[in-house]
Amino acid sequence: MTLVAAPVRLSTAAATFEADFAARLHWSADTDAAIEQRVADILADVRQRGDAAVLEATQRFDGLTALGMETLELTQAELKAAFDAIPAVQREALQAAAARVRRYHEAQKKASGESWSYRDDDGTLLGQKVTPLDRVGIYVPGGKAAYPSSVLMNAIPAHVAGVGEIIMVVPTPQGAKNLLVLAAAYVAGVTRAFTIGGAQAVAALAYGTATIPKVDKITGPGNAYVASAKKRVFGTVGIDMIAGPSEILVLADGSTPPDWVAMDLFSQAEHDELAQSILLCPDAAYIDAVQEAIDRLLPTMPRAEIIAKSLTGRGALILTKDMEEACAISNRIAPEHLEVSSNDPHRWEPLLRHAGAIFLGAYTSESLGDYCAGPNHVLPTSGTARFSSPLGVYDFQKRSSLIEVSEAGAQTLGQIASVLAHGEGLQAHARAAEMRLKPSPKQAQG
Ligand code: HSO
Ligand code: ZN
Repeated sequence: MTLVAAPVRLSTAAATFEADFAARLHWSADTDAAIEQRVADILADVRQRGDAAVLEATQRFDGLTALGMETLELTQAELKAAFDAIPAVQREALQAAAARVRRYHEAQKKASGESWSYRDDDGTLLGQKVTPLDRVGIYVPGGKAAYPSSVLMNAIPAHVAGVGEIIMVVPTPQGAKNLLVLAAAYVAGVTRAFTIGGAQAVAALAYGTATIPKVDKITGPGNAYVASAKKRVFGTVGIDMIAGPSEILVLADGSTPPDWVAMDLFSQAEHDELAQSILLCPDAAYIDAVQEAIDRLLPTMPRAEIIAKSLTGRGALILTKDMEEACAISNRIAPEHLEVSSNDPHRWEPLLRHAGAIFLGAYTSESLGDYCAGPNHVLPTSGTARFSSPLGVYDFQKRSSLIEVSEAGAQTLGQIASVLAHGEGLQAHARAAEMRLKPSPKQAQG
C-alpha cells in the first residue's frame, strides 16, 4: 500500500472557504465518560489509601510488581548512572540544550520575575514580592511519547525560579526505563524521581502519600487519563495547562526551499495522527512545489504512516490573496508554533499577535525550538495562544502584594477607606481606618 499525505487545498478566494476552513480547524477536546469515571475512582482510592492504592494501580496498569513504594524511587545514583551510560554525544547534546534553556529562562526571570516596589510621597510603600513555589511535580509520559527534551523544558524553569524540590514521576511499563529521560532528569537537577504514572501518579502528587511528597503544582504532558486527573486535582494543586495535539503553521512567501517547509510540516505531523500542520502562502506554484516535496519525501520517513494520517486528516495548504491576509488568518488560528518562512520576516512579525512561539526566517526550523534554541517547547495549543503563554519561570512563581502605610499615608487613605466602607455598610472596616486618623487641630481643641 502506498501512503499518501494529502492535506486539503483551500483558497481564500473560494466561496466555500469559511465553511471549509472552520471544518478543518475544528478540534474537540471532549474526553470520554468512561475514562472520566475511572480517573475519579483512582483519585478517590489514592486519596484514601495512599501508597497501597498507588502500588496496586502501578501493578495493574504498568505490570510492575513492587513490594513497597520505596522500590519505585529512582535514586540520584541511578539518574547519574543513566547519564554515564548514554553515549558521549548524547550527554553533550543534553548539556548543551540544558545550558541554552537555562540561559533563556534566566533572562525571562530577570525581565519579569523579580520583586518590585515604589513609595508614595508620604512614605507609604507598595510593592510586589515574588517567591518560588516550594515543591512541584513534573509528569513525564512513558512509552512512545517519552521526551527527554520535555524533562528539560519542565524542570529547568522550575529550577531557575528557585523551586525547592522538583519531584518527577515517569511510568515504566513492565519496568522498561528510558535512559535518556533519566539522564535528562539528572542534567536538569530533579530532586526525587519515582517510576509511577497515570492518574495514580497525579493523585499521589496532589494529595501526598507516606512516600510521595505532596506538591503545590503539577506540570507536564500526559495521555487522556493524566489530563483528566490534572483537571480534577486543579484547585488542590496548581496545574500548567491541558495540552492538545501539536500544531505548526508555516507562513511562506515562497523564498524558502519547498523541501525545508515540507519537512517542517512533517516534524509536527510525526508527533501524532491528530497533530495539525498548515501552510499559508500567496503563491499557488509554491504550494504545488511543497505538495510535490511532501509526496517525494514521505516514503523516506520512518513515521510515514502517522505523518500521512495527520496531514490527510487535519493538514491544509491554504492559498491567500497576499501575505497580509495570510497573517490575518494565522491570527485567527492562533497556532502553537508559527514559522514565518520569509526572506523579510520582520516585515510580517508586527502583524502576528496570537501564537505560542514565532520562528523567524528560513533557517529557524521549529525543531530547533523543540530541543535547544532556548525558549520553552511547552506551548499553548488549540487556539489557546489567544489568551495564554509558553510554560515559563512565572509558572513556578507566585506573587504577594506588599503594603506598608506610613502615618501620613494613613490619614489620606483612612478618609477614602472610611467613606467607601460606610457606603458598603461595613462598620468595622470604617472604624479600623478611622481609628488611625489623627484628630484634626479643631477637634483636638474641643
Ligand atoms: N513539538 C513538541 C515538543 C517536542 N518535539 C518534543 C520533539 N520533542 C511540543 O509541541
Ligand atoms: Zn516537536
